[in-house]
Amino acid sequence: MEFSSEKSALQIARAAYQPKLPKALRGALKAVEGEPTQSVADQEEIQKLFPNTYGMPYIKFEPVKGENQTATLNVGVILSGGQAPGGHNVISGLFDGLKKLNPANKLYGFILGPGGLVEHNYMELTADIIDEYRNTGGFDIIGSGRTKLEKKEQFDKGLEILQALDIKALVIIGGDDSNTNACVLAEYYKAIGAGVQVIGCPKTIDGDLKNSEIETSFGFDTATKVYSEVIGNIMRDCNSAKKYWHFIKLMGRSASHVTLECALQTHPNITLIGEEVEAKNQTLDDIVTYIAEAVTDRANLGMNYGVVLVPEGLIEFIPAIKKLIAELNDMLAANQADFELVADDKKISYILKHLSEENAAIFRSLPESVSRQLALERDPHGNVQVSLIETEQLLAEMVGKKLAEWKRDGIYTGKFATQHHFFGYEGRCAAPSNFDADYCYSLGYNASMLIAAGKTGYMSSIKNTSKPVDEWIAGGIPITMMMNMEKRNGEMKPVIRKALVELKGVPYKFFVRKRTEWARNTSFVYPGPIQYFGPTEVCDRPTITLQLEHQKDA
Ligand code: FBP
Repeated sequence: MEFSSEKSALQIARAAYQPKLPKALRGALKAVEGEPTQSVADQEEIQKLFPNTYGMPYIKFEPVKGENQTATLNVGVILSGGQAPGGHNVISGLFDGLKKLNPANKLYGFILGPGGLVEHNYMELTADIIDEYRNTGGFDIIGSGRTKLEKKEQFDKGLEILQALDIKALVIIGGDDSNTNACVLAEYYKAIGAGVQVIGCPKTIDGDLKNSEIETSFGFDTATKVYSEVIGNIMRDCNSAKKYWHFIKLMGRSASHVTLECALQTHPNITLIGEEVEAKNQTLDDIVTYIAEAVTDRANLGMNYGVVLVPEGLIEFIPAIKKLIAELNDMLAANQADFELVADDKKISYILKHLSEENAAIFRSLPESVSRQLALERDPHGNVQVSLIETEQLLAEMVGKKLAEWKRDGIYTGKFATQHHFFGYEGRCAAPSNFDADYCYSLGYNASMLIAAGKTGYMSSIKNTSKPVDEWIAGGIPITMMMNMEKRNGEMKPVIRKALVELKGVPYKFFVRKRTEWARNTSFVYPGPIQYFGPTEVCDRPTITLQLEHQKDA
């Protein structure tokens, strides 16, 4: 056996993995048009804003005899936003698809996200480079960034380099915000007759970019499997020493899909779902009481240990805090120039002076770590940076205080020692699971076929993904179809509607049926690490969310 110090044994074995493609993408194909589409809401406004790309039909690819060939074509690709496992496979699928269409086709990568397009920072992605990155995690092939593409000057500056490189199509691999920008760019380039097509690919570990045509965003499968592995390890530790309550915060920005999937995989004692907190109009104190009661119940059964899963966006779902954030966003957008000049130690008092009385009172009542974070800068898309709020620690402390009060009142007699964890970055760059490796490769390959079919303003769509790859359905969905109007930075904007956890959906209902049993008993499940080689039921299993969503009655 040869020893290599440059690469791990798994990296070497994994480089040889040939991702599977759905039947429709394996040979020549034709694009079959379906019904014209409508946006999910605010149809009139969206149509007005996207006169050239609104209402386009669904596309489905069907196999035909013969070959698909194009005249020489140069294509650009951008990785946008947070890393998600499988990005390299989208690019390698896109590369292979383009080369199959015409070996002279070229692929250029823009460096460090959308900023690379505006700053003319790019590289040609050759076969040697692509081969180095097949089936690997990360976005390091060209890097990623969060520059928001929204201004005409940026689009025009981007067009200069696209024209200089004779690029006829641009693929933007990103989440809901980046694909919203892809759609705006597609519309603009079409309106001015720039001759550049724009195609999106659904990326994000958060799992919140999905709808009837996009069943899951890539990276969700791998990231939730990585988190579930470590949650399972913590559960074993917890069940061995029986002395700690572990508070685990999980990434996922606003939506609680990651937390729900990890709960379905591991059966923790307590799982908080942000969307439920909002629907029940709960306060921070309601949440703390709910956890303290479950801790007390287990203590009464002699179990002073357990595991709590907390979605990172929880804070934003508490209705009173949501209202506060909305006013903060409007106020900060309206006073941006002023606010930037305020010294850091005066920012909180500036905010308090400019908020309504009701929201100022809520702001004052928050623990300082939370209010400070809410007052700080947003990301370029105007989002509160929830990953920086230490909710897991905050909840553990507040539950501790409540239990101490209950102890004094004789309601609680147990012991409460805690550990905190935050899992997010650990899962975003893992080597893609077989599901993500195949799904991403198919999304990229499919994007090249949408380009060959002359489409723009479409998102690459691979459906029927709870079934074996052979049965996956390939096609495209107009991005305008996913849009509605929402307030961003104080203004109404067309954006892709974020998919939150559906409280009427099968995965959530399944969890609700089980959670009382998981709270009182120790029903932990230990999923173990992702397996790349071995029996298909271990290696190729999609997420439980996807399986339940496609099962009629769970
Ligand atoms: P995307 O929406 O860009 O895919 O981001 C995913 C995410 O990992 C969120 O879960 C998290 O809140 C955020 O990125 C963290 O941002 P950053 O990468 O800038 O630290």
